[in-house]
Amino acid sequence: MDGARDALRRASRIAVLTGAGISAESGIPTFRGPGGIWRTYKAENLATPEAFARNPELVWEWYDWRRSVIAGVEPNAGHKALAELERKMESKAREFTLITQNVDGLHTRAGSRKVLKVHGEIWTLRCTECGREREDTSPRLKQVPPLCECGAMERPGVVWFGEGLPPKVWMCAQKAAIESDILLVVGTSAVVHPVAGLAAAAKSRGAVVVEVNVAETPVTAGADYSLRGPAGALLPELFA
Ligand code: BV8
Ligand code: ZN
Repeated sequence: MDGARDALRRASRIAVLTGAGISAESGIPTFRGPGGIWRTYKAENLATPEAFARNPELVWEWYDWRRSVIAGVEPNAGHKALAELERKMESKAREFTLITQNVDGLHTRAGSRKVLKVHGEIWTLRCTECGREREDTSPRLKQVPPLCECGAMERPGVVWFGEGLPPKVWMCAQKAAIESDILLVVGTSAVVHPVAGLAAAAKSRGAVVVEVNVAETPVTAGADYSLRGPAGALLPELFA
């Protein structure tokens, strides 16, 4: 822990990549862990454009349920520690970028300001016809599937399997990772591409890679430091 903490203290450009693991201690099931949400559903059946075209009601029931679960939880100490670190870095005119695969919006609710949401956000609805986007944070949608003012059906504003990531956001995320002095990888199984490749990309450009996870992942072998434990406990310690 000391080595990682010193590297963080020395860094003038910090990038952080988070996954579902950072929201686990808030009570949101992860995708692939024990009891993970993918367990009950197959990712292919739900988080793809084909599934949505085939059965929009089923896909919307799943997202409506996930929205209600997320609406009922709070950001945890891990989210808050990252928001605190961003403020500290800003006060020292040092660069800090948070890249998240999570669509739950908990980093923003914890006070993080610069959040690159590379897989979109569950609270955003996008019209399948006119493309209009709106934020709807109601725990349960009044109507499922929701309809746009233009009358067409809306979809969740998230990135599904087989879909490209939002180009500008993804560009910024790649830039932040490869220009960072240190990349902190928190609570991700690092199996979903292209985001999973950020750690190796950062490392190849000389960044120190620090992983925080309760288990080993494909990032572990190449990490300079791999801290084993829950983000909610380790991050506050790491940034102390
Ligand atoms: C694309 C949004 C092309 C929706 C998600 C074969 C090889 C390589 C790639 C592929 C392949 N076949 C297909 C692909 C591409 C595919 C992919 O990578 N598939 C994988 C599964 C093999 N990728 C895509 O399709 C991507 N798009 O490639 O497009 C393209 C390009 C241009 C133009 C057109 C097309 C799009 C991927 C995005 C999919 N969307 N989510 C939604 O959420 O509903 S993915 C989903 O997985 C979430 O976003 C999630 O964040 C993401 C990654 O999962 P994790 O966050 O890592 O969560 P997970 O449960 O897996 O792990 C939790 C971790 O936390 C574990 O390590 C656990 O140990 C740890 N943990 C648990 N508790 C704690 C903890 N750690 C710390 N503290 C704790 N307390
Ligand atoms: Zn519309």
